[in-house]
Amino acid sequence: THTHHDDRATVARHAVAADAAALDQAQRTASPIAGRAAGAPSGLDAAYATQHALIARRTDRGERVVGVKLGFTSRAKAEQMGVADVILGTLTDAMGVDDHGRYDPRTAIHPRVEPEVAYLLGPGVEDELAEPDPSASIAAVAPALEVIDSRYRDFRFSLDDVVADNASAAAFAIGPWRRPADTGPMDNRAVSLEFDGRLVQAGSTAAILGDPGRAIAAARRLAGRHGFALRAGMILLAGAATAAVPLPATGVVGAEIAGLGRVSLRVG
Ligand code: OOG
Repeated sequence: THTHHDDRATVARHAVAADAAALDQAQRTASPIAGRAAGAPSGLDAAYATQHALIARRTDRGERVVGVKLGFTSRAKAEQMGVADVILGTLTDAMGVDDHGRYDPRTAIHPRVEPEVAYLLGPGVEDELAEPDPSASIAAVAPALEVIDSRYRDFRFSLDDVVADNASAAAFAIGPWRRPADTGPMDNRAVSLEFDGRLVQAGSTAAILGDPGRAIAAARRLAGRHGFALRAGMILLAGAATAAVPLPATGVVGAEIAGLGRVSLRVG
């Protein structure tokens, strides 16, 4: 009956809210949790519902959504974490660290860092029919560092778990934006990650979906399917170009993408 259905919808809504509250609390207190909240509904749709509820808690506290991030766009990353599908997470202004700025690792549980390509989305991204060419909706491109921090103990999670946990998003720094016309295509550029000037990871932008330019189409597809709105002015982090490395407790973390530029942050 109608009443029955409403009851079940209410129960599901409460379960999603409890799931989001536990993940939110884990992030705010930098204390890991063993897994999803008891009674959390299973499946990818429910996991994205939890992520959206988690972000709603943050925006209720005054944070602003400034973009999205793709996860598992690189095979090395997906294999490192034992998952096999591309996912979307949400970036808020509170996660942003200025280039050369400071990041306090005590705000995280077990932070790791990855070098990435960032895109600034232009107006074309909002109307796929008017602008079917995804590369035309890129307003700018930049090197980026992403700090990820799973709220789950030991970074152990299923695909649904990590979607609910906002794709492990913790912080990001973006280097100088360049116009795509000035940099050329971003496929197969050398990428390096350095701690205090010492090389800790080397890779290629080709690790990102074969070509990070494909990130726009991937983000559009996931956004349409899972209830995200992509808008001009938003940032898109296209995913890691190397495996993630535990963040050092202090020091300078830098990333360089050949022909694009550098970005760094100071940890401590
Ligand atoms: C999930 C985030 C993955 C990427 O670049 O693939 C990610 C995780 O590994 O904890 O950001």
